[in-house]
Amino acid sequence: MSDSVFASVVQAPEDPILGVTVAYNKDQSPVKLNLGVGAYRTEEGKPLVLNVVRKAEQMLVNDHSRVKEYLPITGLADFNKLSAKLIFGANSPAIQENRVTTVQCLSGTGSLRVGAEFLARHYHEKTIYIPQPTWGNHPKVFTLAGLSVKTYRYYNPSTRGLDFSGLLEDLGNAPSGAIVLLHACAHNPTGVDPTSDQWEQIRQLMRSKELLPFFDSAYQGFASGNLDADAESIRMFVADGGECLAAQSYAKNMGLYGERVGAFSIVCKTADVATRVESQLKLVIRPMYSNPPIHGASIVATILKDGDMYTEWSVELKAMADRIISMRQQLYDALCARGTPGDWSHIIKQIGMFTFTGLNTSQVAFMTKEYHIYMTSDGRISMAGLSSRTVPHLADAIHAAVTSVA
Ligand code: PGU
Repeated sequence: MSDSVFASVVQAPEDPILGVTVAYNKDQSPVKLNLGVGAYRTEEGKPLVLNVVRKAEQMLVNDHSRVKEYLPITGLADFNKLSAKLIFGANSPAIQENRVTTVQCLSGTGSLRVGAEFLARHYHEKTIYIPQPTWGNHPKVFTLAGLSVKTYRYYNPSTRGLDFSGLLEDLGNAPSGAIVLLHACAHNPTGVDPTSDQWEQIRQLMRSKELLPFFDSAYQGFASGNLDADAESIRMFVADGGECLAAQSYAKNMGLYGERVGAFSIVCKTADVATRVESQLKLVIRPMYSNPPIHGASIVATILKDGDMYTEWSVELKAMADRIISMRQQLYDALCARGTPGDWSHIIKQIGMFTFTGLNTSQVAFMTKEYHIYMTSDGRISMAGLSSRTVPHLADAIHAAVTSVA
């Protein structure tokens, strides 16, 4: 037999985030704990399907008028309208003036990719500024779409807070027209968000320099437990009448991870521009995956259009957000009780699904080897993967890591 024509293909490394789950799955230890991927778990450590999602699915199954035809290239029309309302607000003038185009995409990642491909084809400035650090997939998505990626300062490790002056300076030095990726809330991986006042300053700076905001909204409702509060940053940028882009994911806030349901919107200056923009988005999507899947979007639309189901969803979402906040407190208390050296108050101050612990790569490797705790090598832990039962184990591991590994 001759060699494979692919004989020279080299083994690629695992993904820095999803690869953590691969390693976790191979571990046979009964105490193993996966705090890598940002996916919600219950107090029992189990994945959660929201009751309201089960209910919506049941309604869809029982409705025999439903068929499995192709959706349009832009997806389910109801879903798109309701998604725009969810993120921009029910009374958004931009929506009323038909200046918003929204297309259904493959969760947050697919929305970012479609948006980036559109910008690479139709926007004059090809540089996108992303925060340092950011979600590990951002640079890859934007680069592959044909944009050139630069970073702006975001996080100050010594304060474990926002490097606000660094951020303003870097955006201030960006070329006019550059695209700026902003995490709408619950910044991943740092858990550090600007305050409302800081957002306002960012907005003024960006508008004065004509920088184009591209919001990644993967955690609406997960930061504060309130869907409107978590969209405040985006709504500030839409309220000034300027243009902006937004990628929405329903993976976390509806627990629809594997359904791959999300939306990409562009807020334009006029309805006429929005119509033409949408026609071009179709040309981006059609050769990529033709049209999006129907099931997840139908679940979301069913929930968003029914007042009672919407309320039920927001209650379940709040419960998830609250459980995460309580895990922060429990972990903080457990470290204080152990007298673990260092200031751990950032655990309770940070926002959203993750704590950016400040643990270094060697300490993370130690915790994985000795305690079977899996997390990303940058020291990020998914608080959503933690429970009252597993907090002591994690606190023991962190204590041992900081006292024995430099
Ligand atoms: N944007 C941000 C900021 C994210 O954190 C994530 C998911 C996404 C977009 C994409 O999510 P979709 O599932 O495509 O809607 N980040 C998680 C999930 C694992 C991953 O890396 O995809 C994480 O653990 O960072």
